Order: sequence, then structure tokens, then C-alpha cells
Amino acid sequence: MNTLETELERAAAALRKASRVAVLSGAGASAESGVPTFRASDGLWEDHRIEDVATPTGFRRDPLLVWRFYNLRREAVAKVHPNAGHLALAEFERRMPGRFTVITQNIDGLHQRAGSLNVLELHGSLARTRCTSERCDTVEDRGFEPLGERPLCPHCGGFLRPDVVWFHEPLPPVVWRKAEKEAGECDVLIVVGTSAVVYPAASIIPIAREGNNAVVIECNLTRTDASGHADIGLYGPSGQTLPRILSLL
Ligand code: BV8
Repeated sequence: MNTLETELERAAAALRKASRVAVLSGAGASAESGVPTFRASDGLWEDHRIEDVATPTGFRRDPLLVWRFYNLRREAVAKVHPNAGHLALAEFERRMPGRFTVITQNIDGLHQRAGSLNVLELHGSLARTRCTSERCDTVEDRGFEPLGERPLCPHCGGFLRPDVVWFHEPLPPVVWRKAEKEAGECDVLIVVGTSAVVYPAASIIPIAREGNNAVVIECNLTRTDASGHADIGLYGPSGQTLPRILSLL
């Protein structure tokens, strides 16, 4: 097993040669900002069944419970800040303008707040609401202002939902197609803070390998379902490993 130092050097060497880089980030990328992950023992799903709070059925069954769950997350995310890992990814992009893409499963907006410009939100955003009335369907960025227990559309009075992708819902087609393209064309894919169990997001990893034979760098605390696809493994907090790679470039 290579030491972290060796792996950091290998990661830096791969990035120096890269012409296009993509990132697939998950909840672990925000963990050091204080945002709970999903599948840790004290994770977000701990108090809820996924089916009750992150599916269309759950929302139809009990919209108040679902809004309580998402309002709590909006309130929590309003108080946190990007961590050194987010900031390092934004600096990577500044050094490779137009050739660096963050594909995120996260809905906390922290990559953008850290300065990343080219961000593809596969699973939507906590900051946005969407009107459920078919004749309206308005999507609005509401920041992290409190929305009340059952928010209504200011335009048509219809019921609002969070503009996030729930389980059993398709990912936004335009975003997904862009993510597939970027993953298929990159030379290096950095997989940071994801257990790689949710699909189709996790298929970004094989798409990068099979598309352009990309070098896959996994940044995680532990080995995951993605580790078998990884050429380089940086096992430690991404708030430490990502800035370390940057310092070696
Ligand atoms: C779809 C938004 C089809 C909401 C999320 C049966 C029926 C239908 C579909 C399915 C099915 N069975 C399976 C599926 C597919 C399903 C799926 O993948 N299920 C899984 C659970 C098996 N997927 C779907 O349903 C998708 N849609 O398939 O639609 C379709 C097509 C056409 C028409 C109709 C339908 C939609 C999936 C999207 C679900 N929405 N989020 C919300 O956030 O509330 S998913 C949710 O999980 C988050 O987005 C999260 O990002 C994502 C993945 O979790 P991770 O980010 O990886 O987080 P996790 O806690 O698991 O791991 C954290 C990692 O970080 C760990 O490895 C940890 O070690 C590491 N870490 C911790 N700290 C650090 C760290 N690493 C580094 N540094 C640290 N400091």
C-alpha cells in the first residue's frame, strides 16, 4: 500500500499533465464544513427513512414532514462555510479555466460559495424551490431564507417543493448530459467524499475510465465502492488532501 505522500505526488503528477479535469463530489466534501453526510452512523438519514423524506411519494404523503427536513437543512447550510477542500477545487479551476468541471451530488451550494464557477448540480439545490403547479412550474433561487412550514408559490399560490432530485426521480437531462460529456472527456477524475452508492451519479466514475481512460483519484476517509476504479487513493480528510495536492503543483 503506497503511503499518502507517494499517492499525493502521483496525484500531482497526473494533474500537471492533465488537459481536462473533472470532479465528482459527494457529501464528504462538505463534512468538514459541518454538513452531516448521509450514510455515516450519525448521518442525515439517521432520523428519517429515505422513502419518507427524499421521494415524491414521501412528499405526497406528508409534505410538512418533508419541508421540516429540508428547512432544517437549509437553516444548517446557511450557517456553514466552504472548507479548505472546496477552496482548493476552486483554485484548481482558476489554474485551468474552461478545462475544470465540478460534478456534484451535493445540494448545499458550497462549491459555488468557494468560488467554483463550472459546477454541475446533479441532484439540484437546497437554495431553489420549484412550483408543483403544472401551469406554473417556476423555479426560483430563494437563497437560505426561512420559507415557512408549507411554502406557497408567490406567482400562482401553488405548493412549492425543494428543487432537488429525489429517489426514483430522473436527474435533470441537460445537467446529466453535460456531466456525462465532461466525465467522458477528462484525463483526470477526482472522486471526493462519496460512498459511490447512488446512481446514476456513481456511473460518472466508469464513464471517465471508459471514455478517455482517465486517471481516477479517490479522496475519501475510507475505501468505498469506487475504490476498485481508483488509480490513486488519498485516504484522509479532503479538507487536507486537496490543498496538499495543490501545494505540490
Ligand atoms: C433514478 C438529493 C430513475 C436529495 C439525492 C429502485 C427504483 C428506482 C431507482 C432505484 C432503485 N434502486 C436503485 C435506484 C437508483 C437510485 C439509487 O441509486 N439508490 C441507491 C440508494 C441504491 N437512484 C435514484 O433513484 C436516482 N434516480 O434512478 O431515476 C428514473 C429515470 C427516468 C425516469 C424516472 C426515474 C436519483 C438519485 C438522487 C437521490 N437524491 N440527493 C437530498 O440530498 O436530500 S441522493 C443523496 O445521496 C445525496 O445527493 C448524496 O450526495 C448522495 C450520495 O451520497 P454521498 O454523497 O456519497 O454521501 P454518503 O454519506 O453516502 O458518503 C459520504 C462519503 O464521504 C463517505 O464515503 C465518507 O467516507 C466520506 N467522507 C466523510 N467525511 C469526509 C469524507 N471524505 C473525505 N473527507 C471527509 N472529511
